[in-house]
Amino acid sequence: MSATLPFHRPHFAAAIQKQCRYLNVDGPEQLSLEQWYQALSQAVLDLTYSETKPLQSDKRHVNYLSMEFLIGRLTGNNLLNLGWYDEVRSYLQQYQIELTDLLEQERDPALGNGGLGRLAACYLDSMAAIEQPATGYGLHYQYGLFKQSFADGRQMESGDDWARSQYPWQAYNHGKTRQIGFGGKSRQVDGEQYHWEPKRIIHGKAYDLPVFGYNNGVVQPLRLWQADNEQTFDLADFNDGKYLRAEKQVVNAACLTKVLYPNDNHKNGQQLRLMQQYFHCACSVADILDRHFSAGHTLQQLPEKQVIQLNDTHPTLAIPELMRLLLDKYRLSWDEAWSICNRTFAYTNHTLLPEALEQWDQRLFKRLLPRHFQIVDKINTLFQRRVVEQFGEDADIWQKVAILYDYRVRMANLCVVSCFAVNGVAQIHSDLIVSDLFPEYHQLFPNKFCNVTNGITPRRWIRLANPNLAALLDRTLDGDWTQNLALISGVEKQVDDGAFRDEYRRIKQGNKQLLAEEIQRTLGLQVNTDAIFDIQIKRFHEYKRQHLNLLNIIHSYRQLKDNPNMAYTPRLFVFAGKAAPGYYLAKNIIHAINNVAEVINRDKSVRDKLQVAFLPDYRVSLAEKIIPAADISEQISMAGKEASGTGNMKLSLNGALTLGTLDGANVEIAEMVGEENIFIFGHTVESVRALLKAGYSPKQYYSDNPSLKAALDFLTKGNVCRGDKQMFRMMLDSLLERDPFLVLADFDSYVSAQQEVGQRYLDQEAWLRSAILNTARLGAFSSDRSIRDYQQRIWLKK
Ligand code: DL6
Repeated sequence: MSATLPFHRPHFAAAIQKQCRYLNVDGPEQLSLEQWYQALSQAVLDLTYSETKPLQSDKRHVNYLSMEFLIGRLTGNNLLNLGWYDEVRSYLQQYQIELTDLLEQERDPALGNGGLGRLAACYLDSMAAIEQPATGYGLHYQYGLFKQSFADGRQMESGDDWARSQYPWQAYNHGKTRQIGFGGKSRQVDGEQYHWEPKRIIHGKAYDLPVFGYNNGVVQPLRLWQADNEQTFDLADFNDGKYLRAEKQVVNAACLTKVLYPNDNHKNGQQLRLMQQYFHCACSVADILDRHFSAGHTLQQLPEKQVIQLNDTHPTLAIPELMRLLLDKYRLSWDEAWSICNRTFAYTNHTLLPEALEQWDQRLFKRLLPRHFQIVDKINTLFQRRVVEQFGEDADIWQKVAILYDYRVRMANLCVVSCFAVNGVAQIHSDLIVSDLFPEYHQLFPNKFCNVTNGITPRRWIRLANPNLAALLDRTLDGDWTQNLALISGVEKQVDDGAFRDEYRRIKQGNKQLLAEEIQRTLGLQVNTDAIFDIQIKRFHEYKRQHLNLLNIIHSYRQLKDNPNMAYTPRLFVFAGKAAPGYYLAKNIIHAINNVAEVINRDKSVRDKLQVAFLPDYRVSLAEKIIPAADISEQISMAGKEASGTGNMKLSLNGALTLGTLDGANVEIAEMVGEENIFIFGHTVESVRALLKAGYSPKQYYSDNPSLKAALDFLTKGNVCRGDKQMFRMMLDSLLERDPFLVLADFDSYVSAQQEVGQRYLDQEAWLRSAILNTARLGAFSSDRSIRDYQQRIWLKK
């Protein structure tokens, strides 16, 4: 292990003084809170860039290519990983500044949609922590994921220009600018060698953000590419009087990385997105080769020294891009080039949903990337021979495994054919990849497939988000659990210890109080902190079934109205999450939740028993406030649809009991915590299959189940829909006509599980025990463990 970087107070004070000069103030006393945040972050960056060092290691370098890195606020996290948090806090006290207030000044760089992007951020943290040499490659979007607000219950979107006012953690890296071509023609030069003359060139500028290892003095880059034109105007065009056309080119180039596509497990397909993908891949591959050559290595050593991990199919174009360079620039034969690519790339699949498996229109692909299309075409042709050898001439099989089919380019198929490893992100998901998604590929390449269950970094998700729990763990456990989360199992010994239990309970109650204050500030809603805090925080998608949660809320409300004296354990339902702007059904669900919340929260007769809080603009910093306060973690996707989930891990580790289906990583969480410490309900993968096969009729459930019928009808009556019976038609039609994710079929089982939750919460001592055991038994879900699994199962393979 490398050494911690020491905190030297006089150096730190001098670095702050220097920032004061830049900010044009006489001294720290005059800094506003916002300026303090800027000055402090810049000072830390200055001090650490000269002191921290890249890893010297013989390990294969991991190049983690991801279109999304949902990094969250960096200042607090960086201080923590540097081991400077407490010193900086005490330094600030002389100026009567609270570090936590200062940290609230930072905007979340929302460079991702959800789980996939946040996972990438956790993995960078872990690779730095366990000293796995790595570089993260992503895009420097000018606008991160949109900001969400509500107007009359409806989701509203606005742009998030996150870096407009100076973002202190990024440094423009002059020497790394790349030139990336698009369009044009490819002509044969000689044999395998072609010459591509692109029609236009866009410049890729590198912005580096530091990723600090935990207490080990390591820093590695997250390199984000931004599109730009080097020359502001083409002078020839300008003199020709074509000024406007020249300027338009500049504007278009900058557009390329202007926005993050706001889709999560949802349709994509626009030309700009394909251009973003290629831009990302081409910049990154060029950079990887440069670094490889600068270290004195040869092309033949590429697979031994580098691995390129593709985070989903979004960076697939890195494969034909590397092939192109090897063939056309370095003049390798096809077989040599293919052998290098084949041993360098590995692919992580994050979804089984057909609509999220990327495909591109062949004509568009060919027009933008003519040379790459030729390469993909040849990979497809050669692969076809292999398929025929194995399966004979079988049109049905070819239809499933072809890379080019029906004028589409299928990115997942290109990945599986070209990569040496393919992994899913939870055991059940990896099993389904083999059995349902890629069974023929599994026959062809049985050794390619493996599982790496996702993980989360305990640095951010306990130490930073739940400092009081972290302090309790520090006092209780031997050794640093932050570096080795397996140690957290030591908590189990304390489960009957009165002092430990009191402290654990006090911490949870304190966190609930803090969340209550946040809800009061944001929504003006005063909530009952003795209620069960029942949390569903995630993207809105039909398969995640926030509407199932809603139907149970309506059901409970109706019961309480009909029978005001019934036994009911008070409950606060908390929602947070965004819907893709073009996903109208998901937006309709958000609208319905908000309107139901308004009706319930206004009704004095149920106050203190039932409340609903929908916090707008879900983001990493909001998750950090909600998660430590949770009693119940809602993980209620239809079985077989959630690849893994990572919110489930964060919530359970922080002492929430999962209420979930046997889906994604819930299955492994259930195995770890034990069935008495989790609430499992609903159809399983197998029973979903059987139900669909037998012919599923949601209308039947509606007519046979009066409670369900009443809950659905509630949405077309009275105040909830403000007299407009059509208001939630989209959601209701989907549920009643198709119900593709079996909401109605799981309603009864979910309602019963919710009743059991209410019952069990009455026994506070037993509940506390379960919460503690959730914390104690989740050690395996550290992203450090995931990275070690990647090392052993994938990166050590060549
Ligand atoms: O693996 C990270 C995360 C999983 O935890 C979620 O279960 C899964 O839905 C998500 N997948 C995607 C796929 N996106 N696209 N396109 O976000 O990955």
